[in-house]
Amino acid sequence: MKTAYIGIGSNLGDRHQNCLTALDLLQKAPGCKLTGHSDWYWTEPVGVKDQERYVNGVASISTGLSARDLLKMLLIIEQDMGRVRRKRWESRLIDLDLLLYGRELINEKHLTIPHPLMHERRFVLVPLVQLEPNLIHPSLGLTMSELLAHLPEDGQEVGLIEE
Ligand code: A4P
Ligand code: MG
Repeated sequence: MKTAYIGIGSNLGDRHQNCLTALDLLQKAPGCKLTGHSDWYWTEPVGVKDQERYVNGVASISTGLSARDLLKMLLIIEQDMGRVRRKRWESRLIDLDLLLYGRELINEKHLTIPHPLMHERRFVLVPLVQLEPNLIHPSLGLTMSELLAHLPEDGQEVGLIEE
């Protein structure tokens, strides 16, 4: 069994509810056991500026699925929730990124693990630090807390959603 971390994000429609639905589908997915999740955060869009704020969070699962099968399952959940892919980084109902898969390093055409931008993104690291502050990034060798401490806040505002 592997522990995997999934980044969850939405910036279209009822963003918070979309994230909760994705978490629920993840919990019910065959071959996966949900072991934890962060709170949810409003986050400033990174990369593209003229977009709504995102809601982001992170979930941890324990799984016997291979990384490739896990990615396939995430794509199926995105499709079931009605995501239509047009161009990169456009607004989306739901985006599920496979951030980490155990301590494995994977570089394939359709799958890169750790997610290549995770260590530059407050919308990933803030929830991940909440969930697992001492988790070590397998290629950079720093904990999630250390990675977060290195990031500027400028242009990457992240705020807790009060429930
Ligand atoms: N792919 C490769 N590795 C992975 C992986 N580790 N996890 C491939 C998930 N997918 C991976 O992704 C394109 C392809 O990446 C997939 O088919 C898969 O084979 P996509 O989800 O279709 O496209 P995308 O999400 O538009 O692009 P990309 O490059 O995945 O962007 P990101 O990294 O997902 O970033 N700002 C805030 N505040 N919050 C956000 O959540 N998200 C993005 C998108 C930009 N800005 C954001 C946020
Ligand atoms: Mg993505």
